[in-house]
Amino acid sequence: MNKNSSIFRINHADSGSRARTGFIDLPHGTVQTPAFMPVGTNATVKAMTKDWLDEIGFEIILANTYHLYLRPGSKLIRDAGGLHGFSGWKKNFLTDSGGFQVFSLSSFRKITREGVKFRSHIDGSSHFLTPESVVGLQADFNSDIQMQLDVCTGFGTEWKKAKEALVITTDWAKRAKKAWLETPDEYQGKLFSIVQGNFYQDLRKESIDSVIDLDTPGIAIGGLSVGEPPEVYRDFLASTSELLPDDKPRYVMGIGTPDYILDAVLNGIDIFDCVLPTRNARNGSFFTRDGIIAIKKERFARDFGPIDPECSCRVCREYSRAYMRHLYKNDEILSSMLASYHNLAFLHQMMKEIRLAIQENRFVQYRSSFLSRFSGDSV
Ligand code: PRF
Ligand code: ZN
Repeated sequence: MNKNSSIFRINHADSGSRARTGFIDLPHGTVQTPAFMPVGTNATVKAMTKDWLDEIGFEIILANTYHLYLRPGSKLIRDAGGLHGFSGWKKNFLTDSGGFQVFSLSSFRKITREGVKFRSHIDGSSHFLTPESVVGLQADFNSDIQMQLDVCTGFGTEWKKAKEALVITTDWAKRAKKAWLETPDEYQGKLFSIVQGNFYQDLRKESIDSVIDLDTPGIAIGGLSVGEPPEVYRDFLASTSELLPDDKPRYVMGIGTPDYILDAVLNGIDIFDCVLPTRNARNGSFFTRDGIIAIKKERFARDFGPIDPECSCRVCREYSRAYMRHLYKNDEILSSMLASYHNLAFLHQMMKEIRLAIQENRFVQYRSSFLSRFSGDSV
């Protein structure tokens, strides 16, 4: 099969917004969109077994090149049968390229046109990654979707610095595509390029033009949710996604609160990922229809009802808020496990409702009624 053939089928476009439902066809199965992807940095979604992820219904999870390259190394994963053979997760993996993690995690980094030099956050050892080597690492992982190496800048970066980062990102996208086209035929993973340009409309436009020109199977919007106020996120999400071609899957990287997801879907975004649902879960923060609850609060001590009475997940069917609070207060391992299960199941159910609402041309109404309950008076 041609590496660069189309992978996206639009099923229905909402009549009242830019939201759409569709399918992304990947080597390890089809992904129904819009879809939320749980984050499994180390080829494991923290506190979750692969069977639970499957039971909830996820069709794709994310893993991080930065972490897996440092430990256990890409050749070990390749020899174990790629990420699928190594972890036992038989559906799709998307891997992030490491660009973003180098910035957030490593103790030292230096970017040149050639690549990025950095020190490991684990043992301080020195490493050098290039757009080409990162394509090779992700091919060793047998990633179903692999991301180009990019340079993500934070909110407040001055124009000149943002432009420099963009010029490098654009050049790296071209190099990534060339390297990806040269990977062996057996490797059928798809490359996504990334739009950057910080919070400057002219730079975003320049980035989009070059990404469209490059014609990768999918396109990501990077550099959002990096410390900007919500109205700036919404503004740049709308103006950026509007200029992207309709016939490719669009991915906003690193967003996952219900309100940000609803904004993304409204603007025609198809996939997103975030550590928040699982990280929050480990901190005792649970999603419910009526907003986020902190389970440690005294008022849940004798609350024998489920976390969310409207959630149909296994945890809500079988355990109470009082018991969840008890597990949390005692630092029990089961606390993280059950909480992660619920938060992920909650988001997955929400995505199902979103897809149905789009199909019935009532997404705008669904969004406002969800938000008025979720962000109304907190419980
Ligand atoms: N680039 C990459 N990964 C990312 C981001 C990015 O801009 C973000 C920004 N929200 C999260 N993860 N490669
Ligand atoms: Zn639940």
